[in-house]
Amino acid sequence: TSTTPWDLFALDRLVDDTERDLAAAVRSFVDRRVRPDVGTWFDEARLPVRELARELGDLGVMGMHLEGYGCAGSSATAYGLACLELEAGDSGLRSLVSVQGSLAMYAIHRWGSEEQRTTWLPRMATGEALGCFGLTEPDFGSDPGGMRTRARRDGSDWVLDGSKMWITNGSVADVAVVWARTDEGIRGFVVPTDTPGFSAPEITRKLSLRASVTSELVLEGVRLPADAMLPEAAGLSGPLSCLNEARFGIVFGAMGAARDCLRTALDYARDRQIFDQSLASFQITQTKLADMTLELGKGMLLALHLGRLKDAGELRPEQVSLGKLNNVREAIGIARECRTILGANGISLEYPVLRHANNLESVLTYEGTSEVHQLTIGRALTGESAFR
Ligand code: TGC
Ligand code: FAD
Repeated sequence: TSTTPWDLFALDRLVDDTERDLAAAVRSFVDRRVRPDVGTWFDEARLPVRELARELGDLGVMGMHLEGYGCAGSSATAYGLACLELEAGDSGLRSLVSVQGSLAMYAIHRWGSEEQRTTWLPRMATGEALGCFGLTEPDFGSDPGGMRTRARRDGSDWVLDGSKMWITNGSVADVAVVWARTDEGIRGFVVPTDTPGFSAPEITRKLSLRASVTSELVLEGVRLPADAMLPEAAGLSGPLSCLNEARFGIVFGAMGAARDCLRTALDYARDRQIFDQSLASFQITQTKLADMTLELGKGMLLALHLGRLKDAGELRPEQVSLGKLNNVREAIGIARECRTILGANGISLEYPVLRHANNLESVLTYEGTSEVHQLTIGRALTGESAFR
């Protein structure tokens, strides 16, 4: 007899029926629509973003934790579990949903005018319109406060110049939320991507997140009306508050990638015969499987705890850092260890393991690198900022 890591931790006891049903629906979508093709998409470095966006809209996961404007208004924990199931398919799929719901839609929902919300959110919730979120620049990733992209007034208009780098969904988006420096500090702008002066060349030759569109945003004299600015966001806390949302999804999502690796390695170890025995019967293999199960279970307990805190409105940014740092770090560790269990097959796209491991390299870096989260936790512990 055997049991799954999930059953061993009795994690099902910690989620309610609605959350369990939602997770099952997303899992079945991923199994049917993504799992059969994702290796090929990764190999060919493409993702059918438009088609998938409509289907993910029908599934109800685009901006699912937001209230109103066609969004489902689900709990934070339900949103986290959806991210987990999506990332069990591929981190690129979860990225698509994170950027749409937690970054672009959240920015408009939290900081936008009523008109901006009604113009964009219902179409983004169905997946008909796609958004991206431009914060990072070529020279300013971990330190976005140094950004050079500038928005200047010209009469009542705004004119934007600058560039953003590594922007998920940039070249397929209908709308870009772009953060820029103004005379009154950092402000956000809602930029329709067909505005003259806006272009978004795709970044190619990636070794990670290949089933995800990543782009540069180039802004050359992009002229926008006065009401393109997000009225309620002033200063760096505007974009950083959006990052809390997306980072929260990653706390769960990374455990999805890890679960998929561990499930694959467990099945493989049971089937593979080595020295006339099943690979699963050796003590070294069982030690690996036990240690990975511990980290997966602990990471899930942390994710669910943070989910409950968020649902109670009590989750602090440094607690999101704890979850993102731990769960992405452990997920990469699990993916690499599972790779060893698969031997040479571990390096093949016939199995999901090295694809997940490679994807997780991006996840370790985006939404705050692991070092940024260590320093954020350090600052919370000591009261001293070591960022500069
Ligand atoms: P600092 O002085 O700490 O803060 C400036 C202002 O922001 C406030 N704040 C926050 N507000 C909300 N949530 C947070 N997590 C916040 N952290 C800080 C802070 O209270 C302050 O407010 P105020 O009103 O006093 O002005 O700023 P700092 O310049 O020292 O930087 C702090 C640091 C390094 C933690 C921050 O810059 C940071 O988080 N850097 C990492 C940047 C990052 O994560 N970029 C991600 C880009 S988006 C992305 O990667 C998408 S990938 C998505 C996908 O494909 O899935
Ligand atoms: P840097 O900031 O240059 O960091 C380099 C190294 O220095 C890192 O190890 C870092 O941890 C370390 N470091 C930084 N500060 C310190 C310090 N104080 N002390 C010690 N070490 C330090 N951005 C967006 O805005 N929108 C997106 O949609 C988006 N999507 C992305 C998709 C992908 C696939 C990738 C890879 C990135 C994406 N990003 C996006 C960008 C991402 O957020 C940045 O790459 C990230 O914030 C790190 O910035 P950087 O790459 O410039 O690294």
